[in-house]
Amino acid sequence: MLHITDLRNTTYDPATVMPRAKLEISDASVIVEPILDKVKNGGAEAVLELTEQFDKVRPASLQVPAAALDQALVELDDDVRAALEESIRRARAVHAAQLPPNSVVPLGDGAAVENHWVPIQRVGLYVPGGRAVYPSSVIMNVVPAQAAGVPGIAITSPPQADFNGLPHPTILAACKLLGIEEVYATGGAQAIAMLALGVDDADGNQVCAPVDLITGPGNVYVAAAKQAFFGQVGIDAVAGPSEILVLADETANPAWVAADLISQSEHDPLAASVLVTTSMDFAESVVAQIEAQVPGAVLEDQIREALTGQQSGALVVDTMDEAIAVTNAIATEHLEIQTSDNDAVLANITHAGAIFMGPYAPVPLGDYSAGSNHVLPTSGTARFSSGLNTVSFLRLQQRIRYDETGLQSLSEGIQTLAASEGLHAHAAAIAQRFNGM
Ligand code: HSO
Ligand code: ZN
Repeated sequence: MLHITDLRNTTYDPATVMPRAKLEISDASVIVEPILDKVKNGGAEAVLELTEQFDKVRPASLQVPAAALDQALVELDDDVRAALEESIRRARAVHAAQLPPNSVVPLGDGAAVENHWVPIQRVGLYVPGGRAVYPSSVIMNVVPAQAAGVPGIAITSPPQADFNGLPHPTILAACKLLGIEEVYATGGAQAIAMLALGVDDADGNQVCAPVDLITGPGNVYVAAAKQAFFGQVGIDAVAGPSEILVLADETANPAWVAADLISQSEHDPLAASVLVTTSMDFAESVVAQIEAQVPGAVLEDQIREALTGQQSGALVVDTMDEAIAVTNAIATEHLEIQTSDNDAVLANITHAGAIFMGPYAPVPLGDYSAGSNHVLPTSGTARFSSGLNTVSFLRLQQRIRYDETGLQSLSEGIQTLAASEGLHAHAAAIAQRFNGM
């Protein structure tokens, strides 16, 4: 089911050995444009109408009533609650440690610059509710925002026909557990438009205030809508299908590696599951394990589609150095390292969204409870971006503190530079202060 490519004794381009799934965001952009326009012109009523059209249920109100959040938590299964609480506890510890310190940099007499981090004031977090209903994603978006000190957090998630037009009850319960009170029952492109633009009801009363940043994964229409508003509001990333790459040698356990590859393939038919190994025997054992484990899986069809897609496969190479080079070139969302010397391999890894070390740190640990974040860069964007983290919700504001002595010591130099750029008014603004005017 998982295709093996034997790259031993061949020359190949590490950057292209493993093609990625094609995600057609540009096609979706054409489809979402009129949806975004409708929300712009029709406000909250338009969001409700579009929600009814796409989700086949009209929520009683766009904002979820406080009583519904309370009730969802009361009705939450005790075991699910305990597991969510442990995940939240660990995530809070890890994300609190990401808060960067403010600093004051003295630069001579009467001269200092402060690096000061301030939270984004209002953020909108999108939680999917179609094929994927992930309360764990509520944690992964909310915890870093709260660690950053964001004062305004709004969550939106599609209404479910089975739950009276409310978002999924476990999502509501997770919101309540995290202390989130502002939750909306809408999804898709219309939800992104609501967050980006803000919406009023027909009487002109504000139903949802516009946000400064939108985070959270969604389907291709959500991604297209986020992209359409980028620049007007911040966005975290345009999320693609999940990816796992296991970098393993013959010392790894093939059954476990197979299980980990299968685990991420159940997210999406376009999910990528890749094995990079130096041992053909090991690759064959993993493939045999996949053949044994997939039949009868709950999401078997989806898993099969993902594992047989062009974006998934096993690559067998000659040396560990080559394996590392291929891994870096792919820049996968999740990397598992399972070799005889994991730290030696790690030392040479440059590109991966998150790195899972050894046989007891499989990706599902990070998906739910490790304390790390599961919103990670996909589609090779790990080359230039990070997973969602506390700094994603902060802005650096520099504070410039110079007094007369401090400015005077630079006065000539600044005037020289201003003149060299032909900007004499710049020079004059400095000179004024020392010319007794
Ligand atoms: N692996 C997903 C996150 C997730 N897994 C949520 C289970 N639930 C991110 O790529
Ligand atoms: Zn997952």
